[in-house]
Amino acid sequence: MTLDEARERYLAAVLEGSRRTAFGVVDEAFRDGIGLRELYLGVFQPAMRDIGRLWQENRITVADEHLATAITQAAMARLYDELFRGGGAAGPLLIAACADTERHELGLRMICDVLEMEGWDTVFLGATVPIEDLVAMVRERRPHVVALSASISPHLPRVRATIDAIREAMPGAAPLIAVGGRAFADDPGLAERLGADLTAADAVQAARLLKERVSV
Ligand code: B12
Repeated sequence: MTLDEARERYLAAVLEGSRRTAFGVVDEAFRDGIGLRELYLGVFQPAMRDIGRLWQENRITVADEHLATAITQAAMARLYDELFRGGGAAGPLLIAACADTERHELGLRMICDVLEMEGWDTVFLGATVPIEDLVAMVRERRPHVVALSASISPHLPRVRATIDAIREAMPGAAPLIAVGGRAFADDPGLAERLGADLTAADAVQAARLLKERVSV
């Protein structure tokens, strides 16, 4: 199976709402040598973006979108046997959270998974993490990196507030702060203007840039 075929067949399966067919496509692709990074960026990510476009065009319902998201989350989780096969990760620690009221969590999860593959130790908190609680965890665990995600622009002020709160709570000792997600896609200078140290367009680029910036 080629990557193009995998993408097409996976999208058809989630549109049909068949978890079984979707898992079958992923298993076959994996057997044919398509790795986790390719599955994430070449199959799941474009499929979810197509789902968003179809939803926006009123060609599918919110229920269809929820089903596609649930299937994709399950498909990712099934790959964890591969991902976490090695012992405990000894690499740099990263805490990942969706900024405060943000609910789009799949992209951030991909960042964590790709970094886990590269030996990082990641703590994925997912959607809607209250700022105060995130800051408390960051102070306690002292990660090398905090990764914040926002998909829609109304959440950008919450990203800024989170960054400010972390820097205020840990003067001179704040971790590297990375931000990203769809809300940053069209404005290369936005991350810096919000006070972040780094941004990236996708999970593979994020892993590469973080590796350059964090050496342990
Ligand atoms: C699934 C989905 C949802 C689900 C999310 C469920 C979940 N558990 O994640 C639910 C139903 C909750 C949802 C809700 C909403 N959604 Co929605 N959603 C989507 C959809 C279809 C897919 C998102 C996704 O998983 N994408 C795939 C991932 C892999 O891509 P990604 O997020 O971009 O992540 C990559 C990069 O951005 C980057 N990245 C991401 N985070 C980070 C962090 C760091 C630190 C770095 C470096 C990089 C990075 O790396 C990732 C991996 O490569 C998108 C369509 C789309 N184009 O994405 C719409 C979309 C984002 N949603 C949209 C909207 C409008 C909404 C709502 C406002 C709808 C409503 N009226 O309620 C709400 C807002 C909810 C909220 N408070 O956040 C619009 C946004 C339009 C806009 N103008 O910005 C979109 C684009 C759909 C559309 N075309 O209209 N949504």
